[in-house]
Amino acid sequence: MSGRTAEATLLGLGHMGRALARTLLDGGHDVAVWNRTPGRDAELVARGARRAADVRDAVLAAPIVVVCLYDHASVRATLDPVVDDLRGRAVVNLTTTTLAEARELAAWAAEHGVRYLDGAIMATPPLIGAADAAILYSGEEAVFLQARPLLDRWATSTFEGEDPGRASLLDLAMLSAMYTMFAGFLHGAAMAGAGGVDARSFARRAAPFLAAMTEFVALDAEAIDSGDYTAPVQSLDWSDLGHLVRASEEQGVDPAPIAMVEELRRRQVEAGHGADGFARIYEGLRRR
Ligand code: FVH
Repeated sequence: MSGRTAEATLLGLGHMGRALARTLLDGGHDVAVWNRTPGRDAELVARGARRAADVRDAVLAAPIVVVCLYDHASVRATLDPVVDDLRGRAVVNLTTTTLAEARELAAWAAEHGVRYLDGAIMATPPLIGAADAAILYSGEEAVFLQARPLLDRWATSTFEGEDPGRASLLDLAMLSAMYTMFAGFLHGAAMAGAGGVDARSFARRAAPFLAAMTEFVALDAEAIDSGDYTAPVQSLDWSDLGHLVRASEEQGVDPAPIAMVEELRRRQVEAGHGADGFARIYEGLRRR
C-alpha cells in the first residue's frame, strides 16, 4: 500500500462493511479496506479504496480503524494479533455487541493504549447514507468528534455518553422491542391466514393500526418512570387476553406470542396488581 496515510481503515467487508466503505468512497474519502476472505473488496478498489495486504497493513494505513465484523468474538480474533500496531489509533467498532462485550472491548483497548468508540447501527446496508439512517455511539467523545466527518456520511450520528456499553444497550433494547412486535404481527397474520385472509390484506390493515398504537409507548414510559401504574384506560383485570389465546387455538394457530403476553399479565394480576394498567408488566420484567 502507498506510504500516504488514509483517513480511515475498514476491517470487515460483509454486507454492512461494504455499504459503509462505499459511502465513504463516494463522499471522496481516502479509505483502506481489509476482509478475512479475499475478493470481497473488488468493487471498492474499483471505486478508489486501498487494498490492504493483511490486518496489520490495514491498521497501519490510517489513524481511525472502523471495525464491522460478525460478532464480538470475531473482533477480538481480528484485533488481538495487531494490538501493538493499534496503540495511539482510534477504533470505531460498529459490530453488534452486548453491553458487557462493548465494555470489555473498551477496557481491553484502554489497557493497550487504544482509543475506543463503540457504535450501534440502526439501519440496514441499503439505508447507509440515507436521511433516516441512525447510528448511536458511546465511549470516548474525543474519538467521536475526530471521526465525525466520516460518521456523518453514514447516518445521523448521536453520541450517547462515555459508557462504552450505552450504544449497545440501546441498540439491543430497541431490537428486542422490534422483534417482539414483528412476532406479534406474524402471529396475527397466521390467525388471519387461517381464516382465509392473505398476509398482504392483513398487513394493509395492521400497519396503520400498529402505527397509531405507538402513541401509547410514551404513556407507558411515563407510568414506568413515575412508578404510578394507575390504570389510565383499561386495567390488567379488564385486559384478560385469554380470548385471544383461545381464538388462536381454535384456528389451529400456535398461540405462543400472545400466550406469553397473557402469562405476563396474569402474573401481575396474581401478585395483586389487577387494578393497575398494562404498563405494570414492566415491574415483572425488570431486573431486581
Ligand atoms: N446487515 C444488517 O442489516 C445489520 C444492521 C445492523 C448492524 N448489523 C451488524 O453489523 C455487523 C456486520 O454485519 P454484516 O451484515 O456486514 O454481516 P456479514 O455480511 O455476515 O459479514 C460479516 C463479516 O464479518 C467477517 N467475519 C466473520 N467472522 C470473522 C472472523 N472470525 N474473523 C474475521 N472476520 C470475520 C466476515 O468475513 P468473511 O466471512 O467474508 O471472511 C464478514 O466480513 C454485525 O455485527 C451485524 O450484527 C448489520
